[in-house]
Order: sequence, then C-alpha cells, then structure tokens
Amino acid sequence: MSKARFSCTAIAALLFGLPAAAQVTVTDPWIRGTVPGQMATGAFMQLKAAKDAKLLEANSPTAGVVEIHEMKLENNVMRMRAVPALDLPAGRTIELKPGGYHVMLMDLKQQMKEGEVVPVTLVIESGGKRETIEVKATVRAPTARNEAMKK
Ligand SMILES: [Cu+2]
Repeated sequence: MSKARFSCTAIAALLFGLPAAAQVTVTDPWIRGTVPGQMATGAFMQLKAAKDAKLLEANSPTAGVVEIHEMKLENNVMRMRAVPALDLPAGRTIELKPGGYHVMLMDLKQQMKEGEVVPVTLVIESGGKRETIEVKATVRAPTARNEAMKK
C-alpha cells in the first residue's frame, strides 16, 4: 500500500517536472550519411527553448569528438569553426542546418548509413542548471538537405 502511494508521488513529480526543466524541444534531428572511410559529418535539428537556454555541448557514442560549429562566409569562402555555446533565446526556433549551425561529429567510429538511428546527447544550460537531452537522429543520404527544403 505504502509502495503504491510512493509510486503515485514519483509519477506526479515526473508529470509536473520538478525541478523545472529548460524545456527545449528538439524537432527533426538528422545526420548526414557518410561514405566508407569518411571521418566526419554533421547533425542537424531545430531547437526551441521555453526559457532562455544555451546549448553547451553535444556527445554521441558514434563519434570520438563532437563540437558545435557555425558556418560563415569569409572572403567568399565558407568556413566552419567551433563555437563555445549556442544561444537558445526563449520561444525562438534555432535551426541547425547545412550551411549554418551544426553539431559536428568527428573521429567517427562507424559509417553513418542511411536509415539508421543514432543517439546524440545535448547538454543544455538554463538558469544556471545543466541538463541533458537524449535525441535520436535519423541518418539521411549523404546528399540530403533539410526536410523543409524537400517539401
Ligand atoms: Cu563543422
């Protein structure tokens, strides 16, 4: 009896989310497929935070090194560089997409084959608290663009 009551309390805590989570919604996570021997690729998704938050880092068991990158046109050349964090202002959809921000997966431990689902962990900071979000990213063809662009 007391055990059942404890379970109800535990479920209530889950439902009402204590302590308050950053509530970052991740939409359409995907990874660009690779060819055999390719050592790096990008992961893309849309992020929307309910409260101001930051994407601090990302991890994946499929990659030895994971960084958050931005792409910028410098002297007519597209260059990418690591950024220390990506701001997620409350209520705004931040798009990680080819040619823009992306999660860079390097030192790949496996080929990214189309149709596979790859776990990626995002480390989010909001209001001084850190939390991790588990994302399941679908591998698309090496030539894939954003889903939105196909529609
Ligand atoms: Cu990159």
